[in-house]
Amino acid sequence: MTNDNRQMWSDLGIDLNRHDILLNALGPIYKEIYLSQKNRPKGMGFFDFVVGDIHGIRVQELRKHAMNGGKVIATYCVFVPEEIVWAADAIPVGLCAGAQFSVPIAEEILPRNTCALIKSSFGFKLGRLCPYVQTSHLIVGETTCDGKKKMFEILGQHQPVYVMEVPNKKTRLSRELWTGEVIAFKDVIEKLTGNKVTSAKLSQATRLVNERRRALRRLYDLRKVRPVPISGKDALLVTQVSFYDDVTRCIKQVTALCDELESRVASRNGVAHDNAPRILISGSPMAIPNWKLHHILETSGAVVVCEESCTGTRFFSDLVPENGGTVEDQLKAIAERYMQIHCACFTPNDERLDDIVRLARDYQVDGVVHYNLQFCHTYANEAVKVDEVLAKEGIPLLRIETDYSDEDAGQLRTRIDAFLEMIRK
Ligand code: BJ8
Repeated sequence: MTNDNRQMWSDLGIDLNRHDILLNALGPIYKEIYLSQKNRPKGMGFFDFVVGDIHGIRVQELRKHAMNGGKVIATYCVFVPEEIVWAADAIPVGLCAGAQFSVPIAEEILPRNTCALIKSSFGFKLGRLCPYVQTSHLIVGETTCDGKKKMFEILGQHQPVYVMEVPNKKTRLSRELWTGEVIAFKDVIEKLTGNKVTSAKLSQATRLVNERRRALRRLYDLRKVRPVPISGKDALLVTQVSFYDDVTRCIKQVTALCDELESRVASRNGVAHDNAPRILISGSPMAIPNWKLHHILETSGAVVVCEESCTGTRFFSDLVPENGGTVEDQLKAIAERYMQIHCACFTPNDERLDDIVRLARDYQVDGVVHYNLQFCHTYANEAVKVDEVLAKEGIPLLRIETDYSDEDAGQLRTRIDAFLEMIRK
């Protein structure tokens, strides 16, 4: 922690005392969860560095951008089309909302029976703990769930917030509404930045974001192999970091990591025993530093090989077509790509069920763990259908409902042990 950083945090209005407690707690947790792993790929060194410097260099880069007149746009959901932000020479940053630390701060205002992701994100702002929020000029929210959309109203009392309306159905009318929202978002970003979103700029941004998607796809494809060359924890961290790191640097680091993993695959150098149960996690996103479920699974003898979530396949699976055209054509193509994100906010959402079965087959999993943040009603109710579909396919399922605290860690471990025992037979 350098003096430069402390000065920067202070300038950003960070509550330094509280922030010290947060960062001091993160180090030992990371050591226990990440650095204790055996036989990690060397390429994870970069990601270790990023976490070790979580509120340092990247925040400095964003500040520099802001001081040069650029804008920083903070987001909480993969529905916000980042191509538009890049095309206006602004920088999008996916905010972390995975820490229990900020939850009690949020509970001073928000109802306790709100999901941990909402409380954590709100608590970071209220407690002045997150330099990324403090650096941003606009927070872009969405209407994906009731808790979030109401929280954004309160958040708007503390910082400028713009909310995009994500439809709840996938009909033609809903698609039209969403396309209109994407166009309106472009207008908002143009107005904020003073920069025109041109066709050339959109093409360039689309290629860039697609390239990161391809790099992450390559990483996930390597997890299909037996023995798997990277732990689930490490792969999750790579995705989590890619939400806020510089895109070009992220592509370079993920590519280098994949090159290394390919040689591991060639020499059958895996991170888990051949008979370790392979697990697909499906459900709510896991924002940094939410590593709880992966850690319990992987210290219980399993290996997580895929995440069907927004910090997993939903983040990078589909590409935006790169065939250019007018700005209007491109915005329509962007809108259509984002409608392929099968979030539980949609009804019906059968495509997600198809995805889970397909991923379970592709990644040769022995079981699926459905991860549901407590008080998230969309995922909790959709889990009923996930259960039915997987039972029909003969794929074992464990449904977990939890939050960010460690209070239920013992109970979760007992249930996970029993599940792994069952699928090993
Ligand atoms: S596209 S999954 S990132 S909304 S867990 S806050 S839904 S009560 S996070 Fe999500 Fe976008 Fe969908 Fe993905 Fe509400 Fe549920 Fe909390 Fe949630």
